[in-house]
Amino acid sequence: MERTFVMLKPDAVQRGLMGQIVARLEAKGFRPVAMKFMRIPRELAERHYGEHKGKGFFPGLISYMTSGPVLVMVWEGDNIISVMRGMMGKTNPVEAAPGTIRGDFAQQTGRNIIHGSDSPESAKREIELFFNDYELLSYEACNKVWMFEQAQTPS
Ligand code: IDP
Ligand code: MG
Repeated sequence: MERTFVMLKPDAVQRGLMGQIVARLEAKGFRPVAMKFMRIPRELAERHYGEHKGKGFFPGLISYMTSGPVLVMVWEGDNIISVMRGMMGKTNPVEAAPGTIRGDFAQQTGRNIIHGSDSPESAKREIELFFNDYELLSYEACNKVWMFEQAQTPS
């Protein structure tokens, strides 16, 4: 089972969209592994978005990401990294399809409400950046036989 790092950005929190977005992931059958409501220190925001350092939008991105609390999460599911990117929609909400999170709830790239890891390497790096091992919880999901063909059906 694959894991990904998801962050509801400060605008999602301020606009009261956390519940609706979490509800979409739950309804899909993805399983929460960790969640933390926090204010990101500037240094952590700069490390998280290190690949964009030097780009014109970087200073604005860092002030956006540190402007208020965010909800950082780890979720687990079948091929969740790419499926989650699809559920989020394109980076620019103008191009994000209706039915996606950015397509339904956002209008501009600089206020696109959600982050999700784009590869297994990014997921590992981002999970380690925001969470300690003991914050990642393992537990039995009661619905797994109804979600996964490989899990044994009760007889
Ligand atoms: P992603 O979030 O879909 O992976 P990236 O290209 O990795 O997209 O960019 C990271 C974040 O930086 C975006 O989600 C967005 O918040 C911000 N960003 C990217 N490009 C721009 C831009 O041209 N203007 C303003 N913000 C941008
Ligand atoms: Mg990215």
